[in-house]
Parts: sequence; structure tokens; C-alpha cells
Amino acid sequence: MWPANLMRLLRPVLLLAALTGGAAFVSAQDGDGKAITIGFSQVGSESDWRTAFTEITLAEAERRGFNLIYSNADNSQENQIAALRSFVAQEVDAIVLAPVIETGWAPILREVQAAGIPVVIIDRNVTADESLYLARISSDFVFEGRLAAAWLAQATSGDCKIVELQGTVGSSAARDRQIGFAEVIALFPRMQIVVSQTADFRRSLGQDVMESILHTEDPTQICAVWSHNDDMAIGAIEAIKEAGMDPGDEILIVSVDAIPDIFLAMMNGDTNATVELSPYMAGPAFDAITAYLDGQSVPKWIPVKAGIYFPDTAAEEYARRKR
Ligand code: GZL
Repeated sequence: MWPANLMRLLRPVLLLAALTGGAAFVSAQDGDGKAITIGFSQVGSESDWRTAFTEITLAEAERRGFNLIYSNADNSQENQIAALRSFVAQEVDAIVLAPVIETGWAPILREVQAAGIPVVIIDRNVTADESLYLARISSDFVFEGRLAAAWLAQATSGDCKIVELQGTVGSSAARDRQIGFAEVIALFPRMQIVVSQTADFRRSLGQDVMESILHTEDPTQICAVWSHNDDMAIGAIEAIKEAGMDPGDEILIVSVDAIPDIFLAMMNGDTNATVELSPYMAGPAFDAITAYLDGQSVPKWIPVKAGIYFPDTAAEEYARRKR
């Protein structure tokens, strides 16, 4: 049974997750009957989750008959700001922005607002005032961190020295997952993060960072790896194997995204749990845009649900998700 104060931390978001979901489909034309044109500024292609998210978004735009102008920023905020200026110059009907980091967006969002173009923030957050964008579609990253920590606490009876692999520095996803995870392990005096280092959500960097940690720390003292995404976890799995240890057994692993490759790793006994981050955010984003263009009101935050998956369903989840 999980401690009552742990359930208190999880309860609000579990209720919210149960109340959300579903989408109304509205027409793909603007008021003049021409196809809606949307500018989409994407972070980059740093992880399998991001690649799936992009593919799903492009397919959803095509399914709806939207003209989508896609820009891959290669993890550069400067490139994203330039893309938004280009979308304004092309007089798009709306902009979808997946911001790489949280800060530095207010000036460009004011420029876009002055041009009368609605912006939907998708996935990670921005610190700019919410009056500068129409809506935000995202998961609750704090909840993801809490869920990962709650599982690890019950899997280790609250006694575990943990390595944390952080995502992109300055991103709300990395910051909030770290906050949620830390809140829960603080309830367990014998749970402690002994090393926390960024690997930028990248698989190869996750392997390099974990290799380095296994040389500087006593590997036999490491009970688990908490990774802010599956790609870095998969890199860490390779490093743990190269160190002659058994990932998923001698060192437990929990991560976030629920990408197909993490379920393959589960099927091989190499990892233990993944918190799902749905890549299907384009539907709610495009619904918000068409509702706005149709003069309807739009909620400021439209959450996507998160669940947690374990090896017992890995084969069916892999079959369902592989692309
Ligand atoms: C979180 C998202 C993160 C993913 C990573 O919503 O921004 O960015 O968890 C991706 O895989 O790089």
C-alpha cells in the first residue's frame, strides 16, 4: 500500500487525467473557405519520441486537409524564432510551437500576436504570459516524475541510491520531471539521488554519461537509473552491460516516453518501467485552432494523459506502437 501522502501527491492529476481526452473534429477551411495554413516549429529530432510526434503531426495535418509548413529547429531557439518570423511573413492562419526551452519567447510571441496569428504551444512550456498564446497542449511533467518515483519506491521498499539522467537543460520537461520525482522520493529517507547529470534527451549521450558515472561511482552501490526519457535510458542500458552488470535486475531502470524500443528492452529484461508521454498532441492542437477560427472559446491548457507500463505488457505495447 502506498503512503497516504504519496497518494495525495498523485490524486489531483490522476483525476484530471481521467477527465481529459477526446476531441471534436471541425472543418479544415478558414472563414473564406480556403485550406487552413499552419506553421509548425518543431524542436528537432533528438529522440524517437520526437520523431514519432513529428510524423504523427504531419499525418494529422494531411488527414485534415491543412497546409502545414514544417520547420525542424535542430534544438535551436534561434532557429525557432526565425521560423516564427517566416510564418508571419507567409501570413499563416495559425502557428504550432513546440518550444525547445522555456525562456526568451515573449518578444516573438508579441510580434506574432500583433500580426493577428494565434499560437498553440505544444508539448514543453514557455514562461511567457499566457495571454500571448491561444492554448497549450501537453502532458503534466511533474506527474510523470511523481509516477516514476512512486513505482521505484514500491519496487525498492523505499531504499535506493539513484542515478538521474536529466533531459535538455532549460526545458520544462526536464525541470518538472525532476521536481515531481524529487517530491516523492523525499517521502522516503532511504531513497537518494547520488548523481544527476544531463544527457540532453539523447541516446548516445545517455550511454556516454552513464559510462562516466559507472567509472566515478561504485556501481555496486547504484540501485536504479531514473531517466527523463527512454532514449537516454537505452543508452544507459548499453553502458551498464559494457560494465558487466545486469540492467533491469542489478540496476533497475525507469524512464519516460513509452517509445517502441523501450518495450523491446523490457522484453529483453533490460528495463523495468516507462511512463507514457503521448505523441498524439496534434489532434487537440488542430482542434483548438479550428475552434478558435470558428469563433469558439478554447481552454488555456489541454492536458494529455500519462500512464505507466511494465514488462508484462511489453510485447503487445511494442506491437501496437512500432512504426
Ligand atoms: C517531453 C518532451 C521530451 C521527451 C523527449 O514532453 O519534450 O523531449 O520526453 C524529447 O524524448 O526529447
